[in-house]
Amino acid sequence: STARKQALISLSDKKDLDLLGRGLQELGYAIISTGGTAKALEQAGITVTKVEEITSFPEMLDGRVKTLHPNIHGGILARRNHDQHMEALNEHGIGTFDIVVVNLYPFYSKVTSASGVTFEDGIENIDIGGPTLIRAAAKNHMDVLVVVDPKDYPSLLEFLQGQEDNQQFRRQLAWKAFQYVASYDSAVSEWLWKQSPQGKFPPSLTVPLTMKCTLRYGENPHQKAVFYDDKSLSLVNAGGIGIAIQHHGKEMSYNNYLDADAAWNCVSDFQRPTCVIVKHTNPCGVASREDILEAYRLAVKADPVSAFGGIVAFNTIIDEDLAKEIREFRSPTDGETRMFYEIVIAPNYTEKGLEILRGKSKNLRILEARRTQKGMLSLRQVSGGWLAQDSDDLTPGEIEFKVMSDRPPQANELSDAQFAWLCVKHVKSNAIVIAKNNCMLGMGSGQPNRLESLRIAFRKAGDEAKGAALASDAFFPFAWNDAVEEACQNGIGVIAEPGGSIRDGDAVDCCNKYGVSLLFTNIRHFRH
Ligand code: 93A
Repeated sequence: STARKQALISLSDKKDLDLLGRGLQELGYAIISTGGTAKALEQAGITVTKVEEITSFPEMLDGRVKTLHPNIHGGILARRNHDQHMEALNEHGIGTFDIVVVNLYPFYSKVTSASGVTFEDGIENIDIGGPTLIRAAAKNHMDVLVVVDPKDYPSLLEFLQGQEDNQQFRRQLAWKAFQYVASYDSAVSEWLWKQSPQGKFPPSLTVPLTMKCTLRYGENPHQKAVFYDDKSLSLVNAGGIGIAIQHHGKEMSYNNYLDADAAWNCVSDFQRPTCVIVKHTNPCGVASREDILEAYRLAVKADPVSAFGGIVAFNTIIDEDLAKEIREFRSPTDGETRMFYEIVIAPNYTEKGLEILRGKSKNLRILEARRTQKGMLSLRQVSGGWLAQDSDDLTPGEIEFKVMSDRPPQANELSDAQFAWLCVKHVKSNAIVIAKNNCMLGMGSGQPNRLESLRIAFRKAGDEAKGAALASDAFFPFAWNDAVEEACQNGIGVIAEPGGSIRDGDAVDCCNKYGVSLLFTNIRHFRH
């Protein structure tokens, strides 16, 4: 055993290694390292002993066995206040380790790399010795400091320079260490699950969450909040708001994340160039046009009052022209006030486009996001547990719009119905959307009864509702003197709803009486 204090360092990510090595050396620590780490330390002019000298074994099996040895793990795991433990170390000439600094093979970035990896490569990137070191040190954290994050090097060095020991600090490092290994193993497990014939869900839900940032506050200022980013493979490959790049603007707030997510998921659902404006998680403007500038103007016009202060999402690049339009466009309510937004989201920007938007306001958050992929797991919390489901991502092409009325829809009515149906999916229940010519004219959301949502949608659509399509997220329980008849009397051209009510016959009769076309989708889209 040695009198000198010892630090074991084994790192794949060698960021700030020189800072750490030099700091420990100055504090009198003997440094023991695995091959690559030892080499890097030497290059930085730091004295280091190779693990092989401690184990009297070469690194074996292409590095699969480097640190898995009693001379290493005995020195980490021995309880310092336990006489027999310390006698055993003495007997075998094993020195204790006071510090273990490890980060793992970059499994996660390897298997998610754009070029991809072979199965064999993936397997080789599963770190075994590293997690074993970390877990051993974290278990014995009362005597061993365990560090897994280069960001913690300065506080480690500061701690070592201090006079007093602090179990709180040790425990914090140990907590973080186990979290790190757990998240690593979750990623390995999910990757393996993806390599095998699979069901819809992972066998058990492993969600490797890491805290990305603390937010200023939650939904309201008296609620504390943080954002966790989900390092699980499926979600990272899934695109979406959680991994969007923020180019400009004030930091994202809790509600910003929710609203941006709603806007981005909605706009990602459209194939044609589309603009979606969201307020409080509901789309209040949606329009598809070959000319994206026109789509933008129409999306604002749908409900300019709600759009003000909303989140604007595009599924196309934002170039100079579009950026100017976003910057300059004046509210149709008074033709004067420039529109104000919390967030603009797009899959990409031209340099000029970005520059113009930056100039709109210093607060405007500008996000670049990748299209939200289909087939993802949607997770929500309730008190005492979690709910998991497939995301609701059927496309109009996958659905039959079955004609129930005597009058079949004209081609434009069918496409209006399909557009309205894509919108209504994204509106909170009870949801009604009125649309025409690839543009949402009005929507009613979140009302506890369907008739109220319908009335709100018609009020917003105004005269334009004549001949338009109406989509409902669920069936109409009543038709006569109720929602269906009111829609017919308001001059709607076509209604799309799931069907399935015991009074479906009434809805058909009512539409026939008014000459309205009625389509059943057989698919419901509650959004609670
Ligand atoms: O192949 S391993 O699973 N077997 C081991 O015994 C072992 N010990 C440390 N991987 C092992 N490590 C890992 O090597 C560490 O987790 C670290 O990421 C990496 C550092 O290797 P090098 O110092 O050679 O670059």
